[in-house]
Amino acid sequence: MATLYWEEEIETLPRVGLESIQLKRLQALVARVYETVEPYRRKMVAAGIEPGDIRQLSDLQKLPFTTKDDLRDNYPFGMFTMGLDDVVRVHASSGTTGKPTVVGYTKKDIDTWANLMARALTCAGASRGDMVHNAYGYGLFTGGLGAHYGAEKLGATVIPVSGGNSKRQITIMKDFGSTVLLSTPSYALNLAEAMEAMGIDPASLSLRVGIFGAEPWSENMREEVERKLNIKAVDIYGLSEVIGPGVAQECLQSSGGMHIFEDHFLPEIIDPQTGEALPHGERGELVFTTLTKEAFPVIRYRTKDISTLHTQTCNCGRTLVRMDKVTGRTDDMLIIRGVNVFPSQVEHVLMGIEGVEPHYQIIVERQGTMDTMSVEVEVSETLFSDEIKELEQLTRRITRDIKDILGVTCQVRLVNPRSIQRSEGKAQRVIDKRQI
Ligand code: DLL
Repeated sequence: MATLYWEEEIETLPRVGLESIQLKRLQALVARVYETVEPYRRKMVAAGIEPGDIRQLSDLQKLPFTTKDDLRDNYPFGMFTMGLDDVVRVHASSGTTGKPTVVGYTKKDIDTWANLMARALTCAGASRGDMVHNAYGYGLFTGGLGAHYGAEKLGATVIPVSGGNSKRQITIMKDFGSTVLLSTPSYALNLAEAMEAMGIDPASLSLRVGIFGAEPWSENMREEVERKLNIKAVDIYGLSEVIGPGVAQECLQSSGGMHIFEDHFLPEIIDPQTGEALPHGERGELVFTTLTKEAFPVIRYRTKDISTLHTQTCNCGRTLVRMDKVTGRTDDMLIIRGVNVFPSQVEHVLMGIEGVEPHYQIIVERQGTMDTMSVEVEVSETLFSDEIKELEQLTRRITRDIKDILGVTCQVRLVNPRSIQRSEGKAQRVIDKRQI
């Protein structure tokens, strides 16, 4: 029998009680990173702040922001609070250039995360008796293992199927009786298409709910996936730097938005231009401070995701603040089939290859339910007059390097010198034709 809450007391706590927990945790966190993480201490000293200056929650705004650049500058482990002896796992996500962003977890962090994912799954209506079909990718990406540990903690049966091989996924779904699907929303649509092609009626399966995230998706997409898979679809949000999936979860009874697990993650919305904190109800950039993480906490981490916060109590009774669906980003990060891609990473790869000109364009399209990325790149005059064989070799090399470094397969097209339109201001590096 499904229950409504995983941790009822905390999920429905009146806000005064919640804020008192947040303040205590924030104070302890700031004191700890000041002592143990040199880059945090340096920034705080430069801003003239000491841990003792955090007396109330609003003092959070005195603390400097943390960005992906800080993580890159301290790659790989320079922002960890401890040596690797107590770090039991690392994950990584895309950095803005060649190096990934690395995050680490102690045993307790893994427990906290599993607990939060169990909370998220419960919030989405899953429970012990469920057969959880986990099609998030297993590996450095936080989706697969993050959801896996949460589903086990919940006591459900997990099918660690990971991404890809849709036909096999559907056979498994049918034979094992999957009831809960975890995947990116675009992959869910992909599965729906494959199901149709296999002549399988989704109503003949046991699938009941889908928990979709890791990329933006619209209400239209929700309707489509709900109809095509004959399920209820809910949104899950998270990012590696904060913990992974399980930062916020939409509930089944939702009157809009995802509940942020605020006893662990303190959210703010800021004006991305000025950095000023904005009141609830206003749209801006989401910023998170982790309150309980041990190995890799973050203070005021700028997610670059655009959303809005609301505090009205939800139909489900949770008092936790809700965030609206993420509607976009303040930077140029693209999410292709769930993989985060920065145009600067593509540039970094291209510039490492001789004969390739610094003129390129990335074209993103949605063919059916699949995102595709192609890269058009100019080659030098001399190379262009070379044998076809050599040009083909170059195409293969670029495709391979992009796959190796970014983790996405793309189509590379070499084009004539000076054929990509020159800009008179900002170069248009990306043409995103997807309509989500
Ligand atoms: O995508 C963690 C995750 C895994 C979330 C599985 C949900 C489900 P990263 O690879 O670090 O972590 O990418 C984080 O993905 O900053 C957003 O831009 C985007 N994102 C994540 N969830 C959503 C969502 C995982 N529900 C980045 N809606 C974030 C829109 C999302 N965008």
